[in-house]
Amino acid sequence: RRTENVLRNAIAEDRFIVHYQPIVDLADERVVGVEALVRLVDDHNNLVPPATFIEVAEESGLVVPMGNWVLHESCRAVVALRERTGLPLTLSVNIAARQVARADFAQAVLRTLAETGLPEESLTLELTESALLEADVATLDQLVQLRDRGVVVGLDDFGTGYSSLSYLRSFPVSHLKVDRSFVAGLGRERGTADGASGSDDLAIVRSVIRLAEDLGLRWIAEGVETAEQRDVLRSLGRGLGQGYLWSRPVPADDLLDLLLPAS
Ligand code: G
Ligand code: G
Ligand code: NA
Ligand code: MN
Repeated sequence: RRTENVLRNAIAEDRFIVHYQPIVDLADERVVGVEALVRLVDDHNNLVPPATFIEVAEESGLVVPMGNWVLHESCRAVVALRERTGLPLTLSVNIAARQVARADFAQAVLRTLAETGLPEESLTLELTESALLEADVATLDQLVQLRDRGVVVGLDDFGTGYSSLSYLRSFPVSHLKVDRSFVAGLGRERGTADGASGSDDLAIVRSVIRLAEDLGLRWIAEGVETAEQRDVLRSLGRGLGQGYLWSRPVPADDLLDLLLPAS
């Protein structure tokens, strides 16, 4: 209730900001794209992470206007970053189930791309397994429409939801995001406090990467924090990485500094 009011005001008063986390090619660690991650600026100018408000945003439907804003703002910012750096950066944006379920979703995405000048192929929509689980025929149709126009659809948090593998066949998905909970165990010999062992995680990550590559899908390993994890991932195939090892999510200006070191 309280969070809902805070969100409503945030939308009315433009109190959201977007941070960007670089996505690198694991082979040479060059930045190839960014993921947009929304934050809320509260009354005391503190940054509030989405973990505390995304659920309420989804339940209340406020995720739709918020998501439209995030999409527009991040496309605009990435077009500016591309111009400043000369790099063909891609943009990944998280899309909630409620957003993609709207009858005008595909049209809204294409309009935003046209307005901001970001090429279709440079945008990835990150959907979770649960968002796809809820998708009906009309929603899938919109995703196919977007895919046919060049927009990339990625499956976020792969392996943590309820989906079955047959999803990969029936949905217009072209990349998989290896969830950070699996990446966390890489390069760790012994088990963790919660009983998960590093060797189980390695087996899972290896299988997910193998599955992605065999199906002709691209993959991104998220939550890469150590050089050891990076090296294990590199040994498993050809993919992308994202995580604190390279950078936390940062404002667009900071990313520019990262991409254009002291000129
Ligand atoms: O940025 P952070 O590290 O706190 O992200 C936490 C969660 O919030 C992630 O699971 C991410 O998918 C989600 N999230 C971040 N930004 C957005 C957004 O713009 N829209 C939606 N729907 N989810 C987001
Ligand atoms: O998949 P999802 O959209 O939830 O992923 C984005 C979330 O992952 C954000 O909350 C982001 O801050 C977080 N994140 C990004 N890199 C790392 C990392 O290296 N380690 C951890 N623990 N979290 C990360
Ligand atoms: Na994501
Ligand atoms: Mn994820």
